[in-house]
Amino acid sequence: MNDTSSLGPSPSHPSSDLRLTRRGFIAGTGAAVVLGGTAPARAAAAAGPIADGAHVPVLVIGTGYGGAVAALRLAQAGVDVHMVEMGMAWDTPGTDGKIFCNTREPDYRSYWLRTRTKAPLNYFLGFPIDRDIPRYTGVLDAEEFAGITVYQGRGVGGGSLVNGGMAVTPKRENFASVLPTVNAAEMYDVYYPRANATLGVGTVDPAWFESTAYYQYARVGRKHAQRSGFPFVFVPDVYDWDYMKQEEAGTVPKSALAAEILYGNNAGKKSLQKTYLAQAKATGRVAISPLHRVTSVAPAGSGRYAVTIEQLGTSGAVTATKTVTADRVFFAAGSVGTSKLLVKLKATGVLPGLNGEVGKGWGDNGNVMCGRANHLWDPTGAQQSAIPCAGIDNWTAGGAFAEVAPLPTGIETFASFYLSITRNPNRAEFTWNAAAGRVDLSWQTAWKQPSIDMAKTIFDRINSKEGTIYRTDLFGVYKIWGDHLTYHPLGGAVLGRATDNYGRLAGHPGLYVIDGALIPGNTTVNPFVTITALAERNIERIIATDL
Ligand code: FAE
Repeated sequence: MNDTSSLGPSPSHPSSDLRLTRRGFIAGTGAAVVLGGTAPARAAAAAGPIADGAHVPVLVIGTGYGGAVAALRLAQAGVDVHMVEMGMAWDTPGTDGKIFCNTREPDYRSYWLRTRTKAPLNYFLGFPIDRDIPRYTGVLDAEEFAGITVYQGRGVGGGSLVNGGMAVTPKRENFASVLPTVNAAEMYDVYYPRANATLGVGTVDPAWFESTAYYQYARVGRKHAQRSGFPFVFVPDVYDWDYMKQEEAGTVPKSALAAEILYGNNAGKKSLQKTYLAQAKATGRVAISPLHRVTSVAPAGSGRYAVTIEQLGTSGAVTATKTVTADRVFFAAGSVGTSKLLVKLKATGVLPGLNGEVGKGWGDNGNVMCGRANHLWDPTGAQQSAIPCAGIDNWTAGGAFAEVAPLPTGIETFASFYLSITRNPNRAEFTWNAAAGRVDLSWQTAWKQPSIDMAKTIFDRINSKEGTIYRTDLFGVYKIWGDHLTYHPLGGAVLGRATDNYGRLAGHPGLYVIDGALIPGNTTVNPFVTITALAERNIERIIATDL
């Protein structure tokens, strides 16, 4: 087992982040258009890590999808932007030459400030698989609330660092249930195409899919789905599919084919660092301060806001506290991060103008996991690509869309594994717990029952047709359903309720929400394309009318 003394140089030590950030972002500081700003303000925005006392035209909290869209489009419109990110830069390899570890060997880089891993699928053959790790600002946060564990990415790129890259546009007939106040025609004609193009979305080559050993598990999933009469669909992804073919051919380092998922991906996945954030960087107008966590945003007079920021070391300790001012602040800390900040700031009277919708409308995108035990003549393969590429669509009839997910353990498991997205109607609320000084979430584990029932519309039928049973050894001892978690937190500052129809927060001009917090709990499919497209729509309007 590792201990902290054996870590060697950290993959992204705060001081090296600062140097790299400064080098990477310093170009082009001269020509920026500043909102009510001055030349020193431009320098502050462009030079990265943010200095105590600095003033910036626009401060973006978080570097996930919403934040990256806001930063790129504002910068292209001539506005200097400073992004503040609580996680690491993830731009420097560790002693093993890799930036991220893989799912088979989680090390200090895997989890955000934990001393033991908390794997989503935490048992195998009925035995717990979690292991001790040194406490470190790792890339995956398993944030525990009373009734649910919410998995989130931590670092420059947010969830794009850890996710499966499944890039799904909801069916148009379902869109009204996702974002009822948004013009669907605009989204499908303009903003979804723009998001998909900028994210670099593509689909597996169907011929290669048929031949490669690494998608045997998905072909087994297809066979079982189709024999039970369910539509089986390929799911687009931001992974570089040509790179994956080269991985199989042995001409490039293996990445998806070496279980690089969940704790980061070292090569083939087009995370935001390679797409939106790379383009934002190239404008010369965007600076990022990694290992900086926003704790407060307060009115500071003259229409400005004072933003309190804690600088963190890789142990999680606060090494400095800074106060900066900004003309405008975009909350892009993710559904949970944004909701927690807003709920605290409203309850403690710091942002008294926020309305009573703040913290409400939170959902888990209906996530629930399960495995099926296949017959011995139906192996799913010891070799499995960590990037899912297909799913079973029973949304209309049963309220469930199931990803055929990998179990890249490196050994034959005879298991088919699924992450279902379901039409779970339950919505929770974030509230301020003054006694404990934290934000609570009202979700209860029992609220997953509708998701289980909807997932069963697929898997009960498949099991009955195939003569198979559910796996009971993946989430505990004799436990079928992974009903304790979500990968897809959504809502908490819902569009048209806590904000206007473009993300402007009620009561405080110059404050915006631009991330998954805007979406009321469910997207019918994997959410990041919708988060990105909605951010594209909103920032276009904000640039046109507010700046
Ligand atoms: P997000 O990407 O979470 O970014 C928020 C950022 O803000 C993070 O980098 C935080 O560290 C940072 N932050 C939070 N609080 C603060 C603070 N106070 N100060 C400074 N920084 C802060 O938000 N979705 C899909 O569509 N397809 C998939 O295949 C998929 N797979 C997933 C697999 C896993 C394991 C996980 C965890 C998620 C997956 N998701 C997937 C969900 C997707 O990554 C998620 O919906 C988006 O990342 C959310 O985007 P946001 O911009 O809302």
